[in-house]
Amino acid sequence: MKIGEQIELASSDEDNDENQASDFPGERVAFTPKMNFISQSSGKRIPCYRVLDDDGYNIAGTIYEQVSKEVAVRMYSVMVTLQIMDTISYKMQRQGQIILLSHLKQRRGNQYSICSSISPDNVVLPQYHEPGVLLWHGFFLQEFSNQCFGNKADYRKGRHMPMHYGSQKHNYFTVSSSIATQLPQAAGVAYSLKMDKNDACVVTYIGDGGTTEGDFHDALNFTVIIEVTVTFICHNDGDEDESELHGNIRKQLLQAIQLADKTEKPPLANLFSDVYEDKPPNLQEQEKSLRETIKKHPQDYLSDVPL
Ligand SMILES: Cc1ncc(C[n+]2csc(CCOP(=O)(O)OP(=O)(O)O)c2C)c(N)n1
Ligand SMILES: [Mg+2]
Repeated sequence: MKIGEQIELASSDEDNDENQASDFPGERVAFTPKMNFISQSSGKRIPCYRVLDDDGYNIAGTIYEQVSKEVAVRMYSVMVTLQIMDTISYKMQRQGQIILLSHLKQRRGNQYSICSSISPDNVVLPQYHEPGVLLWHGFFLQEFSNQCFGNKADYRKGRHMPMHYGSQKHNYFTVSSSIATQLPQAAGVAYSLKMDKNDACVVTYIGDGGTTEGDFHDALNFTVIIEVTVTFICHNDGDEDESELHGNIRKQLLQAIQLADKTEKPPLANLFSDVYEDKPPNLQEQEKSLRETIKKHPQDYLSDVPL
């Protein structure tokens, strides 16, 4: 994807296939096979663009790009992997092995449809539902597992909650837990790229609920004012049935999880490092106080985190 390429949505009624519509929260939404720019709100519900009908056949008049069999198989394979990751992490969270979960539900397909057009040079500021983008660009199951277990192989030194992946190598910002904060940051990243005359694209994601945050509106406004291109992708929720798991990927993922669980956690000192080159007195004090507390209550301290 290059700057200047934009997704367009049709707004005219004659384009809508009223016979096939989807139940979105609030109202039924018609489908459209055509994309157009919408310059301002017409007050009508924006139709949903799609290229396949309910039975999986191409809808006449759609514009689509035929991918090679090799790419299609790879897309399918990473989608299956994501589904397995999702199911297993759901079970791990239910068993208390990891503390946080973002269930991907129906969002597996749309991650690929978009990320396959995102080159590795593009910058992604995710919500918390897009590990598929990393998977597509070659992030390993072991790397996902290390992050979830916060062990010492985790690139973020175990400081973030599970599922808050990030990878500098893949230009993939660490997931922001606070809803919508990634959006104004995306505008800032786009501005920085513009200053550097770098034509990489910035892509950021948000949930439908997140659009009620002030940050959402600020981000759109910033983007216009500072004249930068950001692709904003909004997920709408829905349900999906689980299907059969693919045995081989499941096995690989379980091995990665076991190894991540066994790998030592980063030492306690890591909690206080990195932000400042020389630890300021308040942090030195906090660290000292934490170590004293641990000495006093050793039974309450996690035995696998080195002191
Ligand atoms: C600023 C902020 N408020 C509340 C939360 C708690 N929270 C986490 S997920 C979530 C629901 C978000 O809904 P939506 O934006 O639609 O995302 P999705 O449905 O895709 O998960 C809420 C309220 C949060 N993380 N950050
Ligand atoms: Mg939502």
